[in-house]
Amino acid sequence: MFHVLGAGSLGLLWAARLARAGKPCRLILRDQAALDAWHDRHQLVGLTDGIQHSHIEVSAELASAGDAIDILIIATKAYSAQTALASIAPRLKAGAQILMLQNGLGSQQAASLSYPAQRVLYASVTDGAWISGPGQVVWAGKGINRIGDPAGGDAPSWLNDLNAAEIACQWTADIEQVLWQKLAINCAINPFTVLYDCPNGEVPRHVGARLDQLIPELHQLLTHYGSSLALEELNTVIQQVISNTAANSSSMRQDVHAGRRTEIDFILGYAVRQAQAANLKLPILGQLYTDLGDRLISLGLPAD
Ligand code: KPL
Repeated sequence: MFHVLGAGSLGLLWAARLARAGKPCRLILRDQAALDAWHDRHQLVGLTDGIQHSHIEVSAELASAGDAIDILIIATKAYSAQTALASIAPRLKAGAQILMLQNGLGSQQAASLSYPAQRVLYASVTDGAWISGPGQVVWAGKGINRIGDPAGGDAPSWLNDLNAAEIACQWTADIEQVLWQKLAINCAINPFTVLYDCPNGEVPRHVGARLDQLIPELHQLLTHYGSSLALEELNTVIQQVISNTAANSSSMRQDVHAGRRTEIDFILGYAVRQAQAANLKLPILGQLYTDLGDRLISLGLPAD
């Protein structure tokens, strides 16, 4: 049985696809009011997938009530992951598997440290999804989920269930490097989409030389933390993501538009802290972090 904790866009997208494929799955909601609203909507998730729109029944429960858990998918924002996990920890079986879907870095390692009796797996998710109304999710871009265990070991057999449920997965030996690379991509795109309030594709036009100066700094950081990617390769990957997602609003810009706290602390904040820990001088990155924090504060949002 899969348990999915978090009913944002990713949580709904994962739970709906599992349930649609007939895989046993329960969604864990944050409080009684959310559970009552779920029952009022007859436990239905509206999934828009291209031009198809379907309603899929997904059972839900609270963290405080239910059976022992052996596969837990954490689909919250990075800043909520620790609290969410703590709320469900008493139900985790020893040896349970926890899959972390968060953006950025930091929340995954915190989970590994806090739950040594469980197997904590990390995922790099590239699906695009957004909530279009209560219990309604739009699967806007089909991506791939790279999943791995930072402590090593083989792929769990339930990866086949994910693939069968159209949750495209690839077992990845070096998941931390994949997440570092994704972090660098997010550092190069997301903050600018907020600073210039633009879709991803317009970042280079607005940012100009600042992006060309930032990418070598991100490359230094990645190299220090074990990446073997050449600067040119990093540059190409970033330009490709910008052009492949040109019309998208980054997750950070979506958060700002919705008046929600952003994941700045797990993206730029993590990068800046890791640079400081390694004694790397990355002034463009540091300035970008300051500028973004200032902008968030001016918008009445937290700078962390
Ligand atoms: O991952 C993303 C995000 O928005 O967080 C990118 C790659 C920028 C795509 O929008």
